[in-house]
Amino acid sequence: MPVERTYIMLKPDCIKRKLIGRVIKRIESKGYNISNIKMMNLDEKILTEHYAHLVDKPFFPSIVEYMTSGPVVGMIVEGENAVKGMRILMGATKFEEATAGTIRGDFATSTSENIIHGSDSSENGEIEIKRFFGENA
Ligand code: IDP
Ligand code: MG
Repeated sequence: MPVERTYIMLKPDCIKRKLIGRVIKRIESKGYNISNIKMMNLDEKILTEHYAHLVDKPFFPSIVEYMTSGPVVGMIVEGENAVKGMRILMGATKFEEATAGTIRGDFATSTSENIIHGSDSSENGEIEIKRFFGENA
């Protein structure tokens, strides 16, 4: 399996609920390397880019409200097959499908407030890394 990079983001509910350490521990315990990390506040412009596939959904305004409700922690996570591996560690998007033992399964409180973002493909990972860490990242 190739070593790849994925963009991981701890969402505002993760920070507010003081779960940063517990979530990062799971990522590191799996053997992935965090090569960059920063806390930041997002605005509607970057969220409209990041969630371009959802802008027409009725719940899009509530995603923006949630994702701007406090700081997030962005990370570049590296490792063998890191994109798929992180998606497995994160758990399913739908609240009722996120199984116990996954980050979302254990900590999410709804489909929208679900603790963590992870890129869905290697290609999107590289795009998202550049979006949040700059062209040279
Ligand atoms: P993902 O985060 O698992 O990749 P996406 O479909 O890319 O899932 O959706 C991005 C984010 O938008 C989700 O993590 C969640 O916060 C929110 N979201 C997705 N679908 C719904 C929904 O049906 N209701 C409310 N929020 C949703
Ligand atoms: Mg997604």
